[in-house]
Amino acid sequence: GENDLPPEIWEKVKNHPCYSEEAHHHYARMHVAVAPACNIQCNYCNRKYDCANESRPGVVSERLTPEQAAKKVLAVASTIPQMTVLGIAGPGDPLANPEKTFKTFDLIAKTAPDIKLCLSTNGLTLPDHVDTIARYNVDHVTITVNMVDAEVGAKIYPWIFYKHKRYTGKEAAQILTDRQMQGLEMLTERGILSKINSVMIPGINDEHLKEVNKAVKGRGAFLHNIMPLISAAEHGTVFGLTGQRGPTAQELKRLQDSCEGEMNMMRHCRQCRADAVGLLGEDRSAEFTTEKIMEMD
Ligand code: CLF
Ligand code: SF4
Repeated sequence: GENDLPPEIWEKVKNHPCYSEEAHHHYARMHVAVAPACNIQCNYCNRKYDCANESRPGVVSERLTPEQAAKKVLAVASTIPQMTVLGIAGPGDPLANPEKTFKTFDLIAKTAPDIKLCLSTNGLTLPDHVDTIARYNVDHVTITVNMVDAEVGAKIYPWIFYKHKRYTGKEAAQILTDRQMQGLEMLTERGILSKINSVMIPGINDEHLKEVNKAVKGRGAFLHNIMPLISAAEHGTVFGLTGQRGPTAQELKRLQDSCEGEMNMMRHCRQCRADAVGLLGEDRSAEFTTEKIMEMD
């Protein structure tokens, strides 16, 4: 259980609502949607909406500049005393927008140094940014890992854009998995806690996710969050168009249970929006629109 954690790890998780099941009842997080671009395509994502690797599909978050984001963090932190964590999780991939993401962290570290910084990514450019992540004292990084086998990956990712070139098929999936695993190892070497999100896609990667679980555990991941695919035809994604279904609650639980002996499984994820504010499961983002924040001076 959580009480058996080494003290230096407990320090990092005790008030992070995603990394500690207990903390999510008492501590709040907020997201700022400063990162619009993405460098890969997932078959379950429609770019009109938030990054589906960390979010419920079909939600459009309000995009902010780093300066607006920093202002919003101050406004929220002074209104919600339980606010402990600021995460960047979209609406695209935070590390496909490194200037905006790190500029935001920089401003927040100066104005609200007590807030913990968190970030989620598809991992493609993660190895290039691990040193910067460490420099900004980002203690928590989520990587979405849906496969460790390019054969499976080719069914999930139609393309990636890597070092100025577009790759497709198994070649694209192989680059992506190599980069994700390398990035994870680098985080572990630096003592940065990592959480792995996996989207469970029946018939595509459901059985394979046990192998993913072993691969990420072996590289030091702290927590594994297996989320259900929420497929909706109206979002126009490939999986939406092909009628790909999501797992039932029972199928999801069975897979989570079968991985439980291997490492800590997250079961309280609420698939937040990229501009979520408040305790997990409560959404106070409407109280903090840009318009309202700019009025707060
Ligand atoms: Fe945000 Fe994600 Fe950080 Fe949490 S959310 S960037 S780790 S601060 Fe949390 Fe929301 Fe689930 Fe994400 S409940 S979607 S796991
Ligand atoms: Fe969409 Fe996120 Fe995948 Fe990019 S990484 S295609 S934003 S789900």
